[in-house]
Formats: sequence, structure tokens, C-alpha cells
Amino acid sequence: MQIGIIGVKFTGKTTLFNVITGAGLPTGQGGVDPHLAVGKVPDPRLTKLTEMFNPKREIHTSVEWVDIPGFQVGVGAAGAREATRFLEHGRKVDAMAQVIRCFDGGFGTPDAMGELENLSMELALADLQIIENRLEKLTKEKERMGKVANPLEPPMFKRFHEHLESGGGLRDLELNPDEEKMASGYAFLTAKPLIVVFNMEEGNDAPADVMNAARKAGAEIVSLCATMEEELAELDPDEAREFLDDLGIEEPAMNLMIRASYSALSLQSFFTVGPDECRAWPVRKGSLAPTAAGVIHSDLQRGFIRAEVTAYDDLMEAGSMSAAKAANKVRLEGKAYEVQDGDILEIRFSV
Ligand SMILES: Nc1nc2c(ncn2[C@@H]2O[C@H](COP(=O)(O)OP(=O)(O)O)[C@@H](O)[C@H]2O)c(=O)[nH]1
Ligand SMILES: [Mg+2]
Repeated sequence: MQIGIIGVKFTGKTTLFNVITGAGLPTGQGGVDPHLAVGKVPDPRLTKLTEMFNPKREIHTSVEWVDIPGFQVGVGAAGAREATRFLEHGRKVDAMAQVIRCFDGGFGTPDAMGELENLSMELALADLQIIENRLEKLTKEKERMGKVANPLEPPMFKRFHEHLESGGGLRDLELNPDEEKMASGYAFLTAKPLIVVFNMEEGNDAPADVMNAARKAGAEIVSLCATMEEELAELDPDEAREFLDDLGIEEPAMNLMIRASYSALSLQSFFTVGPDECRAWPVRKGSLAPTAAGVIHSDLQRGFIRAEVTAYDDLMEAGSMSAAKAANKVRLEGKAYEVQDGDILEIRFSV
């Protein structure tokens, strides 16, 4: 699963990418190549579990991030080439995090609304292009054959077309399973989950009108200051804690952005615990226990018998696994159990 960091040039995309992945790319350059790196998904619950079980290792889940080169708006053919390249990269990712510049930084007065609107227009135009091509093909098919092979296609693509023309994105539309299947091969850009990241001057608030517009477009919203996150990431843990305490905040805003992106990918975490290792694992929301077992190892899925499940909050309240057991908070669940975010699992299996 990949999250693409997208947006206009010089909005702070690479700065954020570096903080998330530790990639150490040069910033302020506006390069043309995409960069891919893995970033861990910080989870304070895992820290608490590690405090409780004192294991040799603590392992977070991670996701892949792609720093997609930005484009400039309204610079003629060069801009068009950049935009095409940008769209090609955008098609390959599973979700997009758009960074919007709300700081001056010598780049001129910020135009947050302009950035949001321009990008959503680029994405919508790219989707429209594909839909128009498809509709044209379907019309020709009908002329030639007297009918189309799949009669469900034309009405669906017409509905998509109308919705995009009226300024919406495809992520707004409810699709039935047939439509999901038909649409899935096209990698529509406006159907992908979107996180809008307002990159602020330290201490400022994101503009309310732009936040509302982003929310209306179905985006998750996060505000942060990328250069402050960068400084924070360079501190040792004690200094960082002090810094956050001074600001009166629990966690860096960066962490919220990472978790919002993880969740936009429809991922959630379950945990395994023990003296060797406390570990967070990714699983799609709505997955059943055997699927979660399969994330750990295929043998655990194949030979799944049952799962011992403890909710994170129940374990914390009990104070230890044995206290949770004594309080009947450790449940035995079968193959039909739907794993919940934060579940602590122990899989019983036989192969
Ligand atoms: N003042 C300020 N400058 C920033 C902030 N975020 C990024 N920058 C600076 O803006 C420039 C462009 O950043 P970069 O991450 O390369 O942007 P990109 O082109 O979107 O990848 C760099 O010089 C950054 O240090 C911020 O929150 N505040
Ligand atoms: Mg960059």
C-alpha cells in the first residue's frame, strides 16, 4: 500500500517525506523523480504495550510513501509536461496526501484555496478524459455491434461524467459491487482517498474556508508545520518530550498525519505481545481473524483454530494479561470474528 505526497512545488512535500521516512533528500529543489521510502506508523498504544511486557523488540507497522514531484500551475507547455508526469505517478498510489502551502517562506503570498482547487481540477480533468474515451469506445461498439457487451457500463460512465462535470469527485459516489468491479481497473484519481495537509507557519491555524472545502471534497484534514516537525524529529526522545510538553501537546502533528493516511488506506492495527516482541500488524478494516492470522504467517491462517482476543482498553484497565484473564476479558473467538482496531491477538493453530 502506497501513499503519494502530492501538490504544487515548494509546499513542503519533500520536507514531510524526510520526516516520515528519514530519507534525507535535499529540500527546496523541486526535483523531477519520484522517491519511494518506507515510514513507520507511530502508535502510542504499542509504546504502552512495550512498557507492560518489556520485550526485547518493539516493531511498528509501516507503509510506503512516494514523494511525487510537484508541478507549477499556469506555466504553459512545461507545466503541462510536469502535470502529465505528476498524474502518471498519482495513478499508481493507493491514497494521496496533498500538501498545501500556508507559509510564505519567500515563495510569495500563500494561495491555499487556489492550490486545493487547481489540484482537484487537474485530477477531475484527467478522470474526465478517461471516461470520455471510454464512452466514445462504447458508442462505437454499439454502432458496430448493435449493442454493448456490458450494458451496465454506459450508464455508470455517464453518471461519473455528470458528477465530475458538476465539480464533484468520484469518491463521493456510492458504487454497487458490479460498478466497483468495472471502475477498479481505471485507477480514477478522484476516487482515491485524499488527505489534505495544511503546511502552516508555526502556531497559525489553517484557513477555515479551505478546510471546509477540503472536507466537502471528502478529504481528511491535518494541519502542521513541516519545518517544526523536522526540528522535532532531530531531537533525542527526552528533548522531544520536553518540547511537546512545553507546547501542551501529546504527540507531533506528523503522527496524526501518518495515522490519518494509514486509516485512509482502510488499514487498522492489531497487536501481538510477549517477552520477545511486541508488534503492531496492519490488516484491512473489516477483516476476519484468519486473515489477520495470515498477516503474521500463512501457516497461522491455514491452520487457524481460534484466536484469543483482548481489547487494548480492557488490557490497560486490567493492568496485566493475567488480570485481564481473571476478569474474563480474554475472549476465545472463531473464524467468523471481525478483528477490531487495537485487538491483542494470540492465534491458536495446527498445521
Ligand atoms: N517557513 C517554512 N518553510 C518551509 C516549511 N515547510 C517547508 N519549508 C521550506 O520550503 C522549501 C521547499 O520545501 P520542499 O520540502 O523542498 O518542498 P517541495 O517542493 O514541495 O518538496 C524548503 O526550503 C523548506 O525548508 C514550513 O512549514 N515553514
Ligand atoms: Mg520536493
